[in-house]
Amino acid sequence: MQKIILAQINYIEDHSEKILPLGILSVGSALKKAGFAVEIINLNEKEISSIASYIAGQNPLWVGLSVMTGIQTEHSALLSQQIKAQWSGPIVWGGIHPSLLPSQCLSENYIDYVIISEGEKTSIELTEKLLQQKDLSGVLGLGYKQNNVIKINPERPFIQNLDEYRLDFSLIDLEKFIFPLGKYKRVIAYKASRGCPFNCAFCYNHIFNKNRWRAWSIAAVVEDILFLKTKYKIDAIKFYDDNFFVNKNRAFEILEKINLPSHLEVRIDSIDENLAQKLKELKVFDMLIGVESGSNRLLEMIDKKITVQRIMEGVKVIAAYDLPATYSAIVGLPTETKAEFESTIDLFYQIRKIHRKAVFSLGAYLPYPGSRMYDFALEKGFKAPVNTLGWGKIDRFRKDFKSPWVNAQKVWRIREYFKFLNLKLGPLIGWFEFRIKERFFVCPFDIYVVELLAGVAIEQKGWLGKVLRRGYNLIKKYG
Ligand code: B12
Repeated sequence: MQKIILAQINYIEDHSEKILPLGILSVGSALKKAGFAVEIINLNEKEISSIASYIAGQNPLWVGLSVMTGIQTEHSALLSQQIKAQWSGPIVWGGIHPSLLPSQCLSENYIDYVIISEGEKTSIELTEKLLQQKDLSGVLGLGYKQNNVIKINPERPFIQNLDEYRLDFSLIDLEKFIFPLGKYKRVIAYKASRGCPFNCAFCYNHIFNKNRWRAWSIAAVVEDILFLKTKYKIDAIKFYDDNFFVNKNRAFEILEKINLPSHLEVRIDSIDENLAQKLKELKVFDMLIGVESGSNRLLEMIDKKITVQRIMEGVKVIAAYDLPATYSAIVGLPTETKAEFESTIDLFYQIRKIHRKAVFSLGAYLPYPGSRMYDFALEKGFKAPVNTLGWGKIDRFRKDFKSPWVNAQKVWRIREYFKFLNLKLGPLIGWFEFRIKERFFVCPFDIYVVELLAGVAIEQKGWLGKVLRRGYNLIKKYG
């Protein structure tokens, strides 16, 4: 039987190769359960050429790539082009990027099919139809080309019972996806639910999950995690759910039963004394909290359903319970004024004053197609890329990102200074605090020095980047 190859390209600088590729693992598990042979390949961008030759040489039934908008889009396009140059079989794109822009993806000659949103059932039906050489018009959630005309079939309803689609861990060498995080040595990524009932205007959830939250049963989640705990000796877990606490009792029961420290996402407006107490007892070792902005006007514009006052109330409780938290915010929202931008930096600064363990993540806004704010962003000056490679060039966390509403270079500098506050840098911390407090962001020589010494990702392009990376490698070798 010809196998199906599912691949995902990780970007070396994201350090993401150790994160379980949950999308292709889930689709692969469903295909295997339906009786098809599946191979999963988790690669990085340096391996594109060799893997392209390998895939072409295997002559699979079809090859599927999982694609997020950003550098992964560019790398997936390169891999697809290289496979196409050596092999004429079908190339299928799935994941968030092709789900948001199916027609644009299909207009590329290196993409034959796109699978929109949840991929399990659609992949099985596509495979059956390809084997039987049957008409594809009835396959819900599929995009394809017929006589050079792009066809997008109607949406597929969400899976009713996620328990019918469990991960098959035997498809992957799990040992490769266990990573150290903080004081834990053997952490693994896992997702216990899909979607979120909130409708934030910047988020992919609106189009991708239709604001619907679906979850695996407590029994299924606990069984998976206890298996990982017993067989692979994992000592902590990192949940990648869009919103882990939609059903608080379910979440508590899972955490109680697995009895493992966990990293998860939580909304600040769900934080009260009760929840904080529970999180402490349940050994939550980090929480990602989207506070998004220091301006109430912008919080309302993005429909986040929180206020700055509620944020600060939550922070006080978190600090009182000595819980760790990573706060993330978005700057450069359309119509953001300079004062509003400053208010977000100030929000971080105020949070740090109360919560010394706080970690911060600051990113410039990038409009994603299908999100509620996308058309507004176009109206306010966002120039959307016109093809797949174009989308592959924009990444809101890189300093070469160009935003119509904010200086992304400056955002990058501020983000780095906040990041440094959590490094063990002794008296230098005072210097970084001074920079933030006084908004003194010119001449960022210290960022390069710290990156060099701390081995934080060095993404500088050109000669300076080369020198820094070489220096870092020398320090690693002899230091
Ligand atoms: C883990 C994760 C990452 C990891 C991925 C590492 C890894 N090895 O997998 C890392 C840290 C690298 C990452 C980076 C980024 N991420 Co991210 N990430 C996620 C996260 C939390 C989970 C993804 C996941 O595993 N989902 C679980 C699987 C089961 O769901 P799925 O991937 O959607 O897969 C289903 C379908 O899409 C489809 N499918 C998926 N792949 C395939 C492949 C085939 C062949 C088929 C047929 C179907 C199919 O079927 C699957 C099952 O139904 C999501 C948010 C979320 N909770 O989903 C954000 C998310 C995907 N990331 C996002 C973003 C914006 C980013 C970054 C730009 C940084 C950022 N956070 O702003 C970078 C960009 C990456 C790059 N360099 O290009 C956005 C997506 C935006 C977009 N338009 O793509 C999300 C949705 C977060 C958000 N709410 O904004 N991310």
